[in-house]
Amino acid sequence: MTRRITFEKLGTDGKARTGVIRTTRGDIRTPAFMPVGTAATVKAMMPESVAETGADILLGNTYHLMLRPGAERIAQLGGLHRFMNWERPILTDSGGFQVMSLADLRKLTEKGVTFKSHIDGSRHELTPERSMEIQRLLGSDIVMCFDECPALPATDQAVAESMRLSMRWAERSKDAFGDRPGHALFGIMQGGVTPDLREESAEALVDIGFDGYAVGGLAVGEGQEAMFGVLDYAPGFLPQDKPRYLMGVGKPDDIVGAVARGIDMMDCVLPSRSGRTGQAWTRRGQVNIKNARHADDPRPLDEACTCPACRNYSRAYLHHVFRAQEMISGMLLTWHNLHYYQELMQSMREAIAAGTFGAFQSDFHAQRSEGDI
Ligand code: PRF
Ligand code: ZN
Repeated sequence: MTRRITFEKLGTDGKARTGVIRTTRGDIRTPAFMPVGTAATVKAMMPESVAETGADILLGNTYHLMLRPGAERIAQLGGLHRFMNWERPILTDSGGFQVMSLADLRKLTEKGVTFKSHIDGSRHELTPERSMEIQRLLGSDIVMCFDECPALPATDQAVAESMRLSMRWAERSKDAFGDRPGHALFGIMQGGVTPDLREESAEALVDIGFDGYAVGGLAVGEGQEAMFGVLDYAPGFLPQDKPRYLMGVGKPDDIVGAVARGIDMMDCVLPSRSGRTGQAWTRRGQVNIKNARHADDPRPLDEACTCPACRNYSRAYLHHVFRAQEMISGMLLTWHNLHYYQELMQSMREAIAAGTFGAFQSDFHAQRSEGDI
């Protein structure tokens, strides 16, 4: 018999929670950070290395995989886990958000969205039903509802209409998903920065009933203050006993602030993408390895970091391979960044369990204000 996906809370400290999501493919320790594996790879990383950084779960994308290499092809080849050699859990985003940010000639109707591929210009349609089918073909462990994320700023009227469309799509997503033991379906709250709309959205989702709930529609240009403003109340509209996922966030200080406000899961391209553009994230802040001041520096990126980039290479070497556009540059910096993010999550899980999350937050901010690194 296939087990259901469950969420067990192991501790709380203020609004922050730590726990574990149990799946047939393994446990997800929360708060969890999910590296982004958009095109069936975490760019510049072998999956074994991603696991070594401490990641329990990856994010994959319906939009990219439906266009290339195609969901039916991946299903024929044994599903996304086998295809990309990642046997641990995978969460897939549902496609609507990526259509709106990447595709050409988009047309949105009650039924769904039609668009032209950003890769070859071919025409496609995504609906709640097709998104559920694609995520089933991929073999996703945690499936996301098909939603629309409006660009901010927008009028209250526009945000309300978009949110209500997403709630009708959430109901269709649930119907199309059906009953699939061992696989979870998460709803996605919308409603911009308007408390009444966030509450209406949460109530609609809870009425339908999901295995977990995402906070969507944030980190779309509103700024950290406005995002934290929403996170001060929005997670409180969601069930205490289900995982809460903040989509597309963020920088390390966004992540710490979100966890403090009751978020359990996050994903972001930042650690992997900025690794490929010469940006490293450390306890003490950001390092731009492109900077000429690193050219003769024999020290590691971060003396306290145990990742391969910090154990075995100098800043001078990392600077050189970046300047020379060698592939190892993106590989080492991505590894370091993902390692740093996973260590941050582990420290938060330990602090919440120990009831010392307040002290953890003070430390986190104090270390980062030490100046030039
Ligand atoms: N909806 C979906 N995916 C997303 C978002 C959303 O609102 C966001 C917003 N930051 C990122 N990814 N489906
Ligand atoms: Zn490191």
